[in-house]
Formats: sequence, structure tokens, C-alpha cells
Amino acid sequence: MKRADKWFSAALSLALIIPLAAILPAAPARAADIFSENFDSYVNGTLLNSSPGGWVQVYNGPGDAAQHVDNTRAVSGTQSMTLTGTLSWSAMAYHAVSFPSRFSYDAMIYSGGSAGQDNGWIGLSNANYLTWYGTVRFSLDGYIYAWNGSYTQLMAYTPGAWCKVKVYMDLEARTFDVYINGTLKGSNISIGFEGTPTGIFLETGNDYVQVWFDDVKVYDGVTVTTNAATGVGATSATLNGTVNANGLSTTVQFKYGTTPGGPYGTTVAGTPSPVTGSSDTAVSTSLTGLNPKTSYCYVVVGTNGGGTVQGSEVCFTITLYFIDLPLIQKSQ
Ligand SMILES: [Ca+2]
Repeated sequence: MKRADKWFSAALSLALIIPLAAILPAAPARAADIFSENFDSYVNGTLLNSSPGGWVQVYNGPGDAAQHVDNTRAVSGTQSMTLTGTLSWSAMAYHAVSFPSRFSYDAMIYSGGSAGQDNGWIGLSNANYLTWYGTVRFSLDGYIYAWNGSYTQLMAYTPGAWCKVKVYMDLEARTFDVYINGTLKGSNISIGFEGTPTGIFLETGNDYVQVWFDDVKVYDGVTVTTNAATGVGATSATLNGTVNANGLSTTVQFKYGTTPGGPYGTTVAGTPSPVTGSSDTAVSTSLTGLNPKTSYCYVVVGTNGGGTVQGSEVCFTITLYFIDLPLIQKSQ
């Protein structure tokens, strides 16, 4: 009996599911800033006493020439504003701003002094520069303080590095919150003074320290950022975003579809929703029933009493690969 070799083949289909999340740059979006200054539109060296862009020199430290637009260091572009104080005479820049009842201000500050010196201040002031609101001080003892007539110690800091200050002001509740480099360091601090601010100020205290300031912004309304999708599977994905309610209860939604740039076709609720408070809050929604080999684009949308803001678009692709393996020979 002849034993025959046997050949058989197995066409084995192996499905490899390889999600390809196209991670695009995502920028925060919000309604137009009430005030924004990056110091990049002026000629380098422009003196503060020439009132660049409406800035007012209130105090001039060791002299006018020390207070100027500078290209030594910057966060945005190539320029910032530098101020230098002197013994018993500070340097101060002020810019008028029309504030709503609830808003935030941001500023980057590079306080070059060391412990034992007075360093930098930023805050809001009335028009005679004497009453300050929502003020943050990088102080002589190496700590950052909130100031409302007395000090609230927030954290230690290292001089000679850019630091982001964000203050959320609630002029109705008469309180403010302080964030340093994105982390809440002081909340519901009493404003401490009567009246309302009429502008924002930058200051270097009564010392010989040089301080730089950049990217000063005042804004209200919701801030949203669309973030990359996670957990992209064969038919499912989680859409992500960041929402800052900026003090007003904010409804969160995601819009998604297969057309880049929209219209997106489908709107789903985000979680959590609503978002409250003044901190950046992670939001998401989980999708199922998505189609393989399909690209999806989406945006996060926040709506509150200040209006509706849509984040920038993020896209991802669900790719399903079928790989046919070659014949398998088996001999006996
Ligand atoms: Ca700049």
C-alpha cells in the first residue's frame, strides 16, 4: 500500500488589528482674548516710557532705560518685557483692561532674583495703581505668594526659570484662585480690597533684580482642547479632551464624523458634563460600532453662559489588516 504524501494547505487568515492614531497638534481654543500681549510686535529695546501698545510706565526703577522690550529671553517669539528695580524704587508697567465679572489672566514670568531679594509681581490694579487685586508675588524668601493685603504662601520656586501664573478672578464672589505652571496652588482667596480692577500690572520690587514677562492674557469663557484618541480598537475608540469652565457651568460634547473639517454628523455627550470650576478637566467619550479601515475626525465642544467654543480637530484611523499566510506543506 502506497502511502501517499499528503499535501494540504491551510489558508490561514490572521487579522492583525493595527490602530493608527494620527496625532495632530491640538491647541486650546476659546473665545477671543479680552487682552493679549506677547511683546513681539515692537522694536527690540523699545522703552516702556514710550507706552508701547498702550503700556504705561508707573515706576522706573533705576531709570527709564532699564524698562524695555527685550530679546534676551522669551516664551513666545523672540521678545518679552523686562523690568528692573532699585533700592526703595520699583519698576512697574500697567495696561488698562475692561474686565467682566469673571475672568482669568495668564502671564509668564522669569524672576531672575535669588532668595533675599524682592523679585517679581503680577496682578491687577485700579487706575491710581495703589489698590491691587489677585496679586501674585515671587518673593524675597524663595516662595511664591498670593497677596490681598496679607500673604498666602503658595509654593517654593527656583529663580531664573520661566513660570506660568494663572489667576481666576470672580469679582462677584470677591475671590481668586492661583495656578502655578498649571497646578492649583491657592483657591477661594479673598480679594481683600473694595472696588474693581481697571488694568493689569507687571512689577519688579524694591531691589536690583531684573525680571522678564511674556504672554500676558486676559480672557473669559470656556477653554477647550481636543486631545488624541486612546484605546483605538477594531470598532471602538475613546475621544479625549480638556475643558476649563473658567467659572461657569459648562456642557461638554464631542462631534465626530468621517469628513475632515466637518460637518461631523454625530454629536455625543462628554463625561463629565457639566464641568465646573476653573481647573483644566479631562473629558472623554467612548465610541463603539466604528467601521474598520476608516478615518474619523472629532472636536470637543464646550458651552456655557459665555458662549460655545469648539476645539481644534483631531483625527484617527482604524486600520484592519488581513494577512494571508502561504501554503503549509506537510509530509508523512
Ligand atoms: Ca514674546
